[in-house]
Amino acid sequence: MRIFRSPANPIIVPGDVKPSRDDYEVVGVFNPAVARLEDEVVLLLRVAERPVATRPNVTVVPIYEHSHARIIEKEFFRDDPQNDFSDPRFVIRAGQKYLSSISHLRLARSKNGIDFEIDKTAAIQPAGIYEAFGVEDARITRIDDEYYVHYVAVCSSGVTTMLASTIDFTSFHRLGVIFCPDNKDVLIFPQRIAGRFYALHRPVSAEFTKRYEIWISESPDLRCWGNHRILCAPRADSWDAVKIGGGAPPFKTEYGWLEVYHGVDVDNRYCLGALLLDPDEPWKILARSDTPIFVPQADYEVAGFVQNVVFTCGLLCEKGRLKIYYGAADTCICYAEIELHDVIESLSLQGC
Ligand code: MAN
Repeated sequence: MRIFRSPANPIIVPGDVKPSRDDYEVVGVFNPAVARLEDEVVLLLRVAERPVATRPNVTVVPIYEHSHARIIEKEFFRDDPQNDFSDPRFVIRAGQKYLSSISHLRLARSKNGIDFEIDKTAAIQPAGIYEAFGVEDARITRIDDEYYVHYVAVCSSGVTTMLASTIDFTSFHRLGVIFCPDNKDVLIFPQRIAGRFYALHRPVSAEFTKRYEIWISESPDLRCWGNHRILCAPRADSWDAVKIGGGAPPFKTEYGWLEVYHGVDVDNRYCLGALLLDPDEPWKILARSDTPIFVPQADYEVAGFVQNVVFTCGLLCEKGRLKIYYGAADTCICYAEIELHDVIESLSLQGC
């Protein structure tokens, strides 16, 4: 696969983003949603922050407390054996998982798609009980004249997906939880199919199988989702053996709906691959990547907060090219282009 990584990569790094408080530092800016708004490219960046460390033996976890509409800080002593710090993304204690940083969504705008002007304050910040541990990994779907932002919300009850709408990215109308815990990687299709809205999503059974599969559901109004069906599952001995989840919202091509998704292998490497879905019956897979279309290889993809990660939440398909905005190593934002034709050619027909 021919990948054209921008020579300007990474195009946004943590140092480019002003923390939301003077006593906080930005530890990651990654996994952006993307949309075209008139002559500009807009991104909704995931900005992960934490209090600047002042005591080496303590990890401080920021949590949004809805009842007082403020951020509180919970301390975990590093030498306390009851605290598990083995995954840098989390602190686990007594069966309760906390995130080691809190994320909000920040707007960035660009005329050329590479040089971005980043807002100084959040576009969407944690609010309400479902967002206590932060808001993450937004996706944007334009339907008619409205942009729908669907993003992950994390709290002690689990991981949900929220919906908000906007016409200008200045004000956002929050529409609440659309998928219950645990469910993330929700992607709304950009147009109705036979009068219904469709979304891909990734529910996880915490109790039983813990399988990470992509499902497809439909809705009359974008708020109530039903007719849930499994679309596809991880494949043993493959680049997507352990987990899969939707990446960028699907977009229509002359061959069907193209979905660029992420797959995780046994070494916890996050790659991108594609699914081609039937144009009229999107619950049918026409073709799928047997090998990934995008593998972490560049320095900024293999090393960072979480190594070996390329993770997209949005792309623009323009003039036959996929313009992919992606998070690299959960640390920074990068840009790459791939020919649509190359992706389609690389897919293997599925027996359905
Ligand atoms: C999960 C999510 C993403 C993150 C990847 C890689 O899928 O937390 O936000 O980019 O893991 O760490």
